[in-house]
Amino acid sequence: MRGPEDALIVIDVQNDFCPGGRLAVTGGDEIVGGINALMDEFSVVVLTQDWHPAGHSSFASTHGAEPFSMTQMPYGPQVLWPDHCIQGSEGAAFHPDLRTDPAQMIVRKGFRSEVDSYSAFFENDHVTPTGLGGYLTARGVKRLTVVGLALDYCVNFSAVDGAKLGFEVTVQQGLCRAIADDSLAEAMNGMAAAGVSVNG
Ligand code: VGL
Ligand code: ZN
Repeated sequence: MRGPEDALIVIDVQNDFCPGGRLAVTGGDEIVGGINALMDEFSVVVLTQDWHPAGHSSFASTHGAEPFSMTQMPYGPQVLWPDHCIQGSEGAAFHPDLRTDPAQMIVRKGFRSEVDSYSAFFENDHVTPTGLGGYLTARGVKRLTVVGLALDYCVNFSAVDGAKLGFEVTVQQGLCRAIADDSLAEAMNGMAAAGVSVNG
């Protein structure tokens, strides 16, 4: 068991990111058992949930565009996704086997129509906080272990922002899955540059 300065951050292990979901990540469901087991090693456990209103600005359908095409938002370039993780839908629910009882905090993100939120700490404008940084600091947390979906997007942005906020961040890669190879390569470079440790 790790101490009160270590937190496990479980990113977006939701039905829509698992096989059969609307933005399915290959093997997304394979990590659930390992994450469940890892929860027993941490006294601070946080889950995040992608939580979009219908018609969210990150949805391709909102723009009449093709899923996985790019658009320009006021805060920068943005990938347009298939509709996913709509508030209250089955797709937005946690994978049914994910343990949620050990979590003391569940952070919902991406709930503002006009801005996406990959990171558990800041929305994609990189300035609007979710409050998680303050929560962890108030609890005396210094080190984060980050796992979940997807490694190239929400895990990556959460890990990098965590490091920027001064936490010592480790991503456990075996308990993550990625959407695509090219974005994964870029994410690995970005995490290394930010001082994030990536472990098997
Ligand atoms: C995510 C794309 C869109 C993620 C969320 O959880 O990695 N990716 N929304
Ligand atoms: Zn999303």
